[in-house]
Amino acid sequence: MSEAVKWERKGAVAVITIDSPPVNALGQAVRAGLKACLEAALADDAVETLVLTGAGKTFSAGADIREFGKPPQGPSLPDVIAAFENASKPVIAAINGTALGGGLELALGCHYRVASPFAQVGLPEVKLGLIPGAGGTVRLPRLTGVQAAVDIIVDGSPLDARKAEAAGIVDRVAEGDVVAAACNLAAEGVGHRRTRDLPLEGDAALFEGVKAAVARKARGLYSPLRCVESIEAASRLPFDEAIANERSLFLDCLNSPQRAGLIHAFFAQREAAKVPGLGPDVKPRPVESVGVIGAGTMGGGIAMCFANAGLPVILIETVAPALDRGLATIRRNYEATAAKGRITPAEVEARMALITGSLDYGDLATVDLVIEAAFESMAVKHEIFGKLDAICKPGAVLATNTSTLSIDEIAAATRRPQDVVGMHFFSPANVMRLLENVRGKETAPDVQATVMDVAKRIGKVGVMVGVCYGFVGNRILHARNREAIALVNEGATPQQVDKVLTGFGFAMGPFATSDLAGLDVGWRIREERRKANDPDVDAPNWLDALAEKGRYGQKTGAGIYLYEKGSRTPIPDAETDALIAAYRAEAGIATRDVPDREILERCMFMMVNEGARILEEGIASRASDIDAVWLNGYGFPAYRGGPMFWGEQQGLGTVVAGIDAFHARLGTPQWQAAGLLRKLADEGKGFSG
Ligand code: 3H9
Repeated sequence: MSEAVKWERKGAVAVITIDSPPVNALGQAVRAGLKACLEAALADDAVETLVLTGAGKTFSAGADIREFGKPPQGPSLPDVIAAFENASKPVIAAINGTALGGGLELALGCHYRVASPFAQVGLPEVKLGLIPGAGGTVRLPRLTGVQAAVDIIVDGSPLDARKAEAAGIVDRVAEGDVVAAACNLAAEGVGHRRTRDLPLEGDAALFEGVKAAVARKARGLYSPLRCVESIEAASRLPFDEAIANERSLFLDCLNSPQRAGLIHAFFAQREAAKVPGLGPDVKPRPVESVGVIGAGTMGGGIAMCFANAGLPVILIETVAPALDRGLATIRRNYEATAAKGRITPAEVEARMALITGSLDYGDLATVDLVIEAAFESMAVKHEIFGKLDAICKPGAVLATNTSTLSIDEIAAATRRPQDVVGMHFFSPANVMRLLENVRGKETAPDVQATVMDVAKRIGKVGVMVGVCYGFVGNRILHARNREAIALVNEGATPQQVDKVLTGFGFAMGPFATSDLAGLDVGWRIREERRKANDPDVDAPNWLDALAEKGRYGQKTGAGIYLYEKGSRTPIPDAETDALIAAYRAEAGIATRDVPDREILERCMFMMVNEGARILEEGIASRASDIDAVWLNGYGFPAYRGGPMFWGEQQGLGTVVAGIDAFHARLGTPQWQAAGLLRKLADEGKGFSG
């Protein structure tokens, strides 16, 4: 019998258990094992009823995603599920934990479903660029009705056991041992109740409305509408034809570049958690209490991340009014979330109770981790880290949220550089999923392990990077934005550049994003660098002119664009056009029409090239880490897999040829192709070999 699936007889019940760690995915060995166990149990005359469950905390996470794109190997999942549904003896699914995708589809093929209260069930295929392909769009609406099935399948988020029971997906929620509960149900004497035999009707008018709504929300995604089409067909066609139709739509999605991008994104995120050089023997330091320095937007958001995860936080400010303002903002944010029904008023109070404001650094003496989120100046950071060195207990992790300054220089202000590390959160810190952890030259391995572990505990995607100006995310952003500005200087408009990049799939274009972030931020940094005679900073341009006029972006109602009161919709503005024209005239630039394709290639090739430089300098360990940064911190369209994956999809040879052509035309040093990129292209390789 298969290793991955086992069965045993308990009285008149055969208990079949999927045991394929880590998540009981339905790879070939599991599918074959399921079929073999089913046949053996059906052939055993002593068996009257079958119970199907999973070992560990998962029933099954669905199809084995690693098999996608490889030649299929039988038996197929739809065939295995059909065998369970058509079994001559009743089959009960004992859903012991997570049942997702093909895992839930397998349970839907069983005749009854009993779930543990901790079970989560769902069809998340749409998040991978797919539709459910093993009967989900055909069986689920038979249990829940059409509208609920559309909502569940198009959204892709899981339901907890009670909601699943209310929706008709599971028959019972059983406290305690779910397999025992399923065996009890078997003892009550259950018959065959095949989902395929349940009636399903949908009316055409409903589908028209649903399709229009889904198309509006799909934002360039291919599979959401295919999900609806499959459910619609299921409401018209006989069961077997509906299954065949679903299969064909599934294969269509499986072969789409969007599926490849989304699955790359799935694995990139999980791969990032495994930091090269940090083996399982490097244990994180315990973190049970946290200090945050600075109660501004960033510090407040960071404090919320920890309170949300149940960890007590001491929030430090220098003066009482700033502390009061910070705490009031946090409360307002929580109350806004409660008003939307996402947390209860009691949870607001519980989270607020975890955050203690203080004006005394002495209160940080016992915390396990301190995160400094103060003003972005080396002098300020030195003063703070000097204080922390004197006050914090030995072994405390001392982190800085700096986005531009060197961790090594900050660490030099202490006698314990091994305990100093960067934790770069993204604004709003309580919302954005990325946490760029930055290791300095001397950061100890267990400190690195600690910040990666903390990222997971507070629900962030942690990516470990090295020290350089802007680290990974902002360094690439800077390179891309420099190109976006150059394109405008040459003749494009900000709105044309933004439109090309939102057309590519970015949530916002570079100029609308600059308005959101605040033009004053970049302007102040550039001014500092100019004063310090930094050779890498550009000469003042029309963006500096806008900031000097007090046009800081959304917060002042005008930046590159204009904003009506209370609105975030950018409106092109003649004053910006005039400043751009004046800048061009002064710089002696003859303008031209810039084609959309050039805008896309210059922005995107520049990102890939800068990413390749980051890789060859060892600032990022893997191309997929760079993708994880951009997918989780910068609104890169997930279905394109991240900038490095996108570059690979174009072919690195094509990217290098484009870079060489821009270098020949523009002559700027940033258009030198990165050595690594050229080498890989010459060898006909991608970033991952
Ligand atoms: C589908 O079912 C299609 C069908 O409709 C039709 C077929 C014909 N396959 O996330 P974690 C790995 S599409 C392979 O860190 P957690 C994951 O890479 C599928 N591997 O744990 C990681 O590996 P490693 C629809 C998988 O506890 C390890 O398991 N299903 C799969 O935070 C642990 O994962 C989904 O989309 C998989 N399906 O979360 C569910 N799933 O240790 C996707 C996980 O080497 N999975 N791995 O890094 C999840 O949402 C989460 O993994 C889950 C556990 C909630 C299950």
